[in-house]
Amino acid sequence: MAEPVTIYGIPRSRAFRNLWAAEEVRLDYVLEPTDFATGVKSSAFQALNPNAKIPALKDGDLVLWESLAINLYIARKYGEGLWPEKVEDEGRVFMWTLWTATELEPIQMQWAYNSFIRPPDQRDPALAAAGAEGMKKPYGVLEATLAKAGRYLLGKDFTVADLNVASVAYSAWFNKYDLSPFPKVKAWLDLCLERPAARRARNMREAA
Ligand SMILES: N[C@@H](CCC(=O)N[C@@H](CS)C(=O)NCC(=O)O)C(=O)O
Repeated sequence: MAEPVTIYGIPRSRAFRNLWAAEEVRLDYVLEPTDFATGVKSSAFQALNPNAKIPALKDGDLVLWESLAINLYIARKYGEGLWPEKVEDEGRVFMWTLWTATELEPIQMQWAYNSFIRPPDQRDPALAAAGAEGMKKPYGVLEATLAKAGRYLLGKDFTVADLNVASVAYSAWFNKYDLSPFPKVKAWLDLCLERPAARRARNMREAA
């Protein structure tokens, strides 16, 4: 019998994204608790991820890191429905995933580090404000897209494109970023976050 897939991380980290994807596809997985304070510093973990960051995934002999890439793999290998059928839609999945990693998450992290992640004496209010302001551009792009799209980013079905974008937007919403100027984003995010698999992952994350 095949070994379960191992996800290294904790729910209160980017590993949340992978737990959500794993729950969506009912993956046979175990969570190996690895935190960002001490877990990532162990040489055993760094042998898996030389970046010394969570999450990582092990599936047989395959080791992967980069949370959004891990989700593409889970969806492509294990996800019935999460991975689109048409090659053009695969292109859109890659586009939304890379957009999330390059256009949305970096500016959102600038806001997050300077609003609540760093200890208060290490936060820069000007960087927090600039981050919050800068986030309006990608959330505006998402708003305009959702105004034209169907229920989800690729149309009528939820795919890993939604999962990857929504798992980053979740962090903004959870930490009280004001999404009221983006009602379509908020409605789509609610739809994504109320999925049973998202609820199971959120229960892990929000209990942590
Ligand atoms: N681009 C990476 C970022 C991973 C990352 O920054 N993980 C954080 C926790 S959410 C971490 O392990 N930080 C430890 C550190 O930077 O020392 C991904 O998406 O997987």
